[in-house]
Amino acid sequence: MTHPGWFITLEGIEGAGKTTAAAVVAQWAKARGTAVVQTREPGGTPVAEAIRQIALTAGEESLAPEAELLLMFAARAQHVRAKILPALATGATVICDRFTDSSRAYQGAGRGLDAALIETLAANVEQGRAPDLTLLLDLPVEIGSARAAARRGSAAQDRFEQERAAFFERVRTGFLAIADREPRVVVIDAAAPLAAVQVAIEAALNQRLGAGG
Ligand code: Z5A
Repeated sequence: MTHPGWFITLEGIEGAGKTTAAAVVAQWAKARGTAVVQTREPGGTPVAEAIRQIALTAGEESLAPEAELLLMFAARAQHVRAKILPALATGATVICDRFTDSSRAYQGAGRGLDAALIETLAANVEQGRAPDLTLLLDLPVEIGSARAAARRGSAAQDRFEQERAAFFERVRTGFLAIADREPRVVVIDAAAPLAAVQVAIEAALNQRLGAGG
């Protein structure tokens, strides 16, 4: 029997391998008979992608941390209503590259914004549909930054890529704290070779969402 579809999110610092992991999850879900919608945050709809441009583009005017937080949730509100919930309603599996845990880790742990405010926004914006499973791709900051720099080449850095290692250390710690308290989160060793990461992701999917087809 096919499953009605899952809401699966991928999280981690830059260069963790979320893009690569999304393909593994998509293949796993398709093999279990569900349609797959792959999407990302901030973004995923035309309006949310426009907000992404504002939130990520490094410009002359610095962005206030509170503005950054609200932009992330503005994009998410649009994404949840216009894309994620409709896709789940059709029975598709939604694979989302980043979701609310990124706001908890980057704006909460990284920027030091109020955790209670973030949870209030999350409760309103998520519409009661939290992810079924979150794969946290965890790796040391220096490895993630090196991978991201190698992939970026000579392209310009975005606002987050310009941050220092200490910021990403706080973000990584923030992600691991979420994993400690939220049973839906599985931590994957993303510093391992790609083949080992793939095996760990498939094991997590089988264990948490069922190996049956
Ligand atoms: N942000 C936020 O602050 N608050 C929010 O609420 C949300 C987001 C939703 C954009 O995210 C920024 O928005 C993000 C946080 C903020 N900024 N940061 N940092 P993004 O996801 O678009 O940007 P990103 O995290 O920088 O993406 P990324 O660097 O593309 O990371 P990735 O998708 O995890 O990595 P990848 O492209 O799959 O892999 C990177 C390279 O490493 C690539 O060449 C791979 O081939 C290689 N790779 C991957 N895995 C391996 C292994 N296992 N071994 C060797 N090489 C590997």
